[in-house]
Amino acid sequence: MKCGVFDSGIGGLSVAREILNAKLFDEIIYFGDTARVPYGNKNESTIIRYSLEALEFLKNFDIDFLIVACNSASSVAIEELKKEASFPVIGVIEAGVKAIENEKKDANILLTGTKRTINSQKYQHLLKQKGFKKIIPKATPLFVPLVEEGIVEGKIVDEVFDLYFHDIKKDEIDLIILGCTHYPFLEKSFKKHFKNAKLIHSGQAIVKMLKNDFSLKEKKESKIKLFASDNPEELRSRAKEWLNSSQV
Ligand code: DGN
Repeated sequence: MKCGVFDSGIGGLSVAREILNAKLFDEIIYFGDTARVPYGNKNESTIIRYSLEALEFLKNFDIDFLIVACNSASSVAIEELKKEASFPVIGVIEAGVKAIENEKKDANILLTGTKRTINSQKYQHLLKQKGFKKIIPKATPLFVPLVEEGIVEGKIVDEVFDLYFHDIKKDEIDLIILGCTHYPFLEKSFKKHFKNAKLIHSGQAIVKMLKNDFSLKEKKESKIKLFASDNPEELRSRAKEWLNSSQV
Protein backbone atom coordinates (compact mmCIF):
# COMPACT_ATOMS: atom_id res chain seq x y z
CA MET A 1 0.00 0.00 0.00
CA LYS A 2 1.27 3.47 -0.93
CA CYS A 3 0.67 6.85 0.61
CA GLY A 4 1.25 10.25 -0.95
CA VAL A 5 2.28 13.06 1.40
CA PHE A 6 2.62 16.68 0.33
CA ASP A 7 3.57 20.00 1.80
CA SER A 8 4.60 23.37 0.45
CA GLY A 9 8.18 22.54 1.41
CA ILE A 10 10.14 20.52 3.89
CA GLY A 11 7.79 20.96 6.87
CA GLY A 12 5.70 17.95 5.89
CA LEU A 13 8.74 15.81 6.68
CA SER A 14 7.60 16.11 10.32
CA VAL A 15 4.44 14.24 9.28
CA ALA A 16 6.26 11.81 6.98
CA ARG A 17 8.63 10.98 9.87
CA GLU A 18 5.76 9.87 12.11
CA ILE A 19 4.09 7.84 9.35
CA LEU A 20 7.40 6.23 8.41
CA ASN A 21 8.20 5.33 12.02
CA ALA A 22 4.73 3.83 12.46
CA LYS A 23 5.35 1.68 9.30
CA LEU A 24 1.74 2.01 8.15
CA PHE A 25 2.55 1.88 4.40
CA ASP A 26 4.92 -0.11 2.21
CA GLU A 27 5.91 3.12 0.55
CA ILE A 28 5.51 6.84 1.17
CA ILE A 29 5.83 9.21 -1.78
CA TYR A 30 6.68 12.68 -0.47
CA PHE A 31 6.30 15.81 -2.55
CA GLY A 32 7.55 19.18 -1.32
CA ASP A 33 6.54 22.14 -3.47
CA THR A 34 9.83 23.85 -2.65
CA ALA A 35 9.70 26.05 -5.76
CA ARG A 36 6.59 27.78 -4.41
CA VAL A 37 6.99 27.69 -0.63
CA PRO A 38 5.55 29.39 1.43
CA TYR A 39 1.86 28.75 0.80
CA GLY A 40 0.86 30.41 4.07
CA ASN A 41 0.58 33.95 2.76
CA LYS A 42 -0.82 33.14 -0.70
CA ASN A 43 -4.47 33.60 -1.52
CA GLU A 44 -7.02 30.81 -1.41
CA SER A 45 -7.38 30.16 -5.14
CA THR A 46 -3.59 29.93 -5.57
CA ILE A 47 -3.25 27.38 -2.75
CA ILE A 48 -6.12 25.32 -4.22
CA ARG A 49 -4.44 25.31 -7.64
CA TYR A 50 -1.06 24.29 -6.20
CA SER A 51 -2.66 21.55 -4.09
CA LEU A 52 -4.53 20.09 -7.08
CA GLU A 53 -1.27 20.06 -9.04
CA ALA A 54 0.43 18.17 -6.19
CA LEU A 55 -2.42 15.65 -6.24
CA GLU A 56 -2.03 15.16 -10.01
CA PHE A 57 1.70 14.52 -9.58
CA LEU A 58 1.17 11.99 -6.77
CA LYS A 59 -1.55 10.15 -8.72
CA ASN A 60 1.23 8.97 -11.07
CA PHE A 61 2.44 6.68 -8.29
CA ASP A 62 -0.88 4.84 -7.81
CA ILE A 63 -1.24 6.00 -4.24
CA ASP A 64 -3.96 4.56 -1.97
CA PHE A 65 -4.09 7.51 0.45
CA LEU A 66 -3.25 11.20 0.31
CA ILE A 67 -2.06 12.98 3.43
CA VAL A 68 -2.19 16.75 3.15
CA ALA A 69 0.79 17.50 5.39
CA CYS A 70 0.28 21.23 5.13
CA ASN A 71 -2.15 23.07 7.39
CA SER A 72 -2.39 25.99 4.96
CA ALA A 73 -3.52 23.64 2.16
CA SER A 74 -5.75 21.70 4.56
CA SER A 75 -7.45 24.93 5.62
CA VAL A 76 -8.58 25.91 2.13
CA ALA A 77 -8.12 23.06 -0.38
CA ILE A 78 -9.25 19.88 1.36
CA GLU A 79 -12.75 19.77 -0.16
CA GLU A 80 -11.45 20.27 -3.71
CA LEU A 81 -8.80 17.57 -3.16
CA LYS A 82 -11.41 15.12 -1.85
CA LYS A 83 -13.56 15.75 -4.93
CA GLU A 84 -10.66 15.00 -7.28
CA ALA A 85 -9.35 11.84 -5.59
CA SER A 86 -10.71 8.30 -5.74
CA PHE A 87 -8.91 7.39 -2.48
CA PRO A 88 -9.06 8.80 1.06
CA VAL A 89 -7.65 12.30 1.51
CA ILE A 90 -6.75 13.25 5.07
CA GLY A 91 -5.86 16.74 6.18
CA VAL A 92 -3.80 17.64 9.22
CA ILE A 93 -6.45 19.99 10.64
CA GLU A 94 -9.23 17.43 11.02
CA ALA A 95 -6.66 14.97 12.45
CA GLY A 96 -5.25 17.55 14.88
CA VAL A 97 -8.65 18.51 16.27
CA LYS A 98 -9.64 14.87 16.62
CA ALA A 99 -6.43 14.14 18.53
CA ILE A 100 -7.44 16.50 21.34
CA GLU A 101 -11.17 15.84 21.49
CA ASN A 102 -10.88 14.20 24.92
CA GLU A 103 -8.89 17.01 26.53
CA LYS A 104 -10.59 19.23 29.14
CA LYS A 105 -12.97 21.64 27.44
CA ASP A 106 -11.76 24.58 29.57
CA ALA A 107 -8.11 24.06 28.53
CA ASN A 108 -6.27 27.20 27.43
CA ILE A 109 -5.32 26.44 23.84
CA LEU A 110 -2.68 28.38 21.96
CA LEU A 111 -3.29 27.89 18.25
CA THR A 112 -0.24 28.65 16.09
CA GLY A 113 -0.02 28.52 12.30
CA THR A 114 0.49 30.53 9.14
CA LYS A 115 -1.64 33.58 8.37
CA ARG A 116 -3.73 31.55 5.92
CA THR A 117 -4.43 28.81 8.46
CA ILE A 118 -5.32 31.21 11.28
CA ASN A 119 -7.41 33.51 9.06
CA SER A 120 -9.32 30.59 7.53
CA GLN A 121 -10.89 30.02 11.02
CA LYS A 122 -11.00 26.30 10.22
CA TYR A 123 -9.29 25.18 13.45
CA GLN A 124 -11.28 27.68 15.53
CA HIS A 125 -14.55 26.46 14.01
CA LEU A 126 -13.81 22.74 14.56
CA LEU A 127 -12.47 23.34 18.08
CA LYS A 128 -15.62 25.26 19.03
CA GLN A 129 -17.74 22.44 17.60
CA LYS A 130 -15.92 20.07 19.98
CA GLY A 131 -16.78 22.37 22.90
CA PHE A 132 -13.43 24.14 23.43
CA LYS A 133 -13.90 27.74 24.52
CA LYS A 134 -10.53 29.22 25.32
CA ILE A 135 -8.61 29.50 22.07
CA ILE A 136 -5.84 32.02 21.50
CA PRO A 137 -5.02 32.16 17.76
CA LYS A 138 -1.57 33.47 16.76
CA ALA A 139 -0.25 33.66 13.22
CA THR A 140 3.48 32.94 13.45
CA PRO A 141 4.69 32.93 9.82
CA LEU A 142 8.36 33.71 10.51
CA PHE A 143 8.84 30.24 11.95
CA VAL A 144 8.51 28.77 8.43
CA PRO A 145 11.60 30.37 6.81
CA LEU A 146 13.59 29.71 10.01
CA VAL A 147 12.84 25.99 9.76
CA GLU A 148 13.46 26.00 6.00
CA GLU A 149 16.91 27.45 6.83
CA GLY A 150 17.49 24.81 9.52
CA ILE A 151 17.48 27.44 12.32
CA VAL A 152 15.40 25.73 15.03
CA GLU A 153 16.87 26.97 18.32
CA GLY A 154 19.07 29.72 19.73
CA LYS A 155 19.04 33.49 19.95
CA ILE A 156 17.19 34.32 16.74
CA VAL A 157 14.46 31.77 17.43
CA ASP A 158 14.10 33.05 21.02
CA GLU A 159 13.67 36.60 19.74
CA VAL A 160 10.93 35.51 17.35
CA PHE A 161 9.20 33.70 20.24
CA ASP A 162 9.34 36.96 22.25
CA LEU A 163 8.02 38.93 19.30
CA TYR A 164 5.00 36.68 18.84
CA PHE A 165 4.22 35.64 22.42
CA HIS A 166 5.26 38.61 24.61
CA ASP A 167 1.61 39.33 25.47
CA ILE A 168 0.74 35.76 26.43
CA LYS A 169 0.78 34.35 29.97
CA LYS A 170 2.96 31.41 29.03
CA ASP A 171 2.51 29.44 32.27
CA GLU A 172 -1.26 29.36 31.78
CA ILE A 173 -1.20 27.64 28.37
CA ASP A 174 -2.29 23.98 28.59
CA LEU A 175 -2.17 22.92 24.95
CA ILE A 176 -0.33 24.28 21.94
CA ILE A 177 -1.54 23.25 18.53
CA LEU A 178 1.47 23.25 16.22
CA GLY A 179 -0.82 24.20 13.35
CA CYS A 180 1.92 24.23 10.74
CA THR A 181 3.89 21.13 9.87
CA HIS A 182 7.15 23.09 10.00
CA TYR A 183 6.72 23.77 13.72
CA PRO A 184 7.46 20.31 15.22
CA PHE A 185 11.09 20.96 14.26
CA LEU A 186 10.97 23.84 16.77
CA GLU A 187 9.78 21.49 19.53
CA LYS A 188 12.75 22.17 21.85
CA SER A 189 12.17 25.91 21.62
CA PHE A 190 8.41 25.56 22.23
CA LYS A 191 9.16 23.45 25.31
CA LYS A 192 11.69 26.00 26.56
CA HIS A 193 9.20 28.89 26.31
CA PHE A 194 6.03 27.02 27.36
CA LYS A 195 7.04 24.71 30.19
CA ASN A 196 3.56 23.47 31.18
CA ALA A 197 2.02 23.02 27.77
CA LYS A 198 1.36 19.83 25.89
CA LEU A 199 2.33 20.11 22.21
CA ILE A 200 -0.02 18.76 19.54
CA HIS A 201 1.82 17.59 16.41
CA SER A 202 0.06 17.15 13.07
CA GLY A 203 2.11 14.01 12.31
CA GLN A 204 1.24 12.21 15.52
CA ALA A 205 -2.41 13.17 15.03
CA ILE A 206 -2.39 11.74 11.48
CA VAL A 207 -0.90 8.42 12.66
CA LYS A 208 -3.53 8.16 15.38
CA MET A 209 -6.29 8.77 12.84
CA LEU A 210 -4.87 6.27 10.32
CA LYS A 211 -4.74 3.59 13.01
CA ASN A 212 -8.12 4.33 14.61
CA ASP A 213 -10.32 5.29 11.65
CA PHE A 214 -8.72 3.23 8.88
CA SER A 215 -7.47 0.28 10.98
CA LEU A 216 -4.02 0.41 9.39
CA LYS A 217 -1.53 -2.01 10.93
CA GLU A 218 2.25 -1.98 11.17
CA LYS A 219 4.11 -3.37 8.12
CA LYS A 220 7.43 -5.20 8.26
CA GLU A 221 9.13 -2.46 6.31
CA SER A 222 8.30 1.04 5.12
CA LYS A 223 10.21 3.10 2.56
CA ILE A 224 10.09 6.72 1.47
CA LYS A 225 10.72 8.36 -1.91
CA LEU A 226 11.29 12.10 -2.00
CA PHE A 227 10.38 14.62 -4.71
CA ALA A 228 10.61 18.40 -4.78
CA SER A 229 9.62 21.03 -7.34
CA ASP A 230 12.99 22.75 -6.77
CA ASN A 231 16.31 21.78 -5.22
CA PRO A 232 15.58 18.11 -4.41
CA GLU A 233 19.13 17.67 -3.02
CA GLU A 234 18.31 20.10 -0.21
CA LEU A 235 15.12 18.18 0.62
CA ARG A 236 17.04 14.91 0.62
CA SER A 237 19.81 16.18 2.86
CA ARG A 238 17.26 17.64 5.32
CA ALA A 239 15.35 14.37 5.23
CA LYS A 240 18.53 12.43 6.09
CA GLU A 241 19.00 14.64 9.11
CA TRP A 242 15.36 14.61 10.27
CA LEU A 243 13.94 11.23 9.39
CA ASN A 244 16.57 9.03 11.12
CA SER A 245 16.00 6.59 8.35
CA SER A 246 18.40 4.55 6.31
CA GLN A 247 15.68 4.45 3.62
CA VAL A 248 16.28 8.03 2.38
N1 DGN B 1 3.94 23.61 6.40
C1 DGN B 1 2.85 24.44 5.97
C2 DGN B 1 1.67 24.34 6.91
O1 DGN B 1 1.53 23.37 7.63
O2 DGN B 1 0.85 25.26 6.90
C3 DGN B 1 3.10 25.89 5.83
C4 DGN B 1 4.33 26.42 5.36
C5 DGN B 1 4.06 27.53 4.40
O3 DGN B 1 3.86 27.23 3.26
N2 DGN B 1 3.97 28.72 4.85
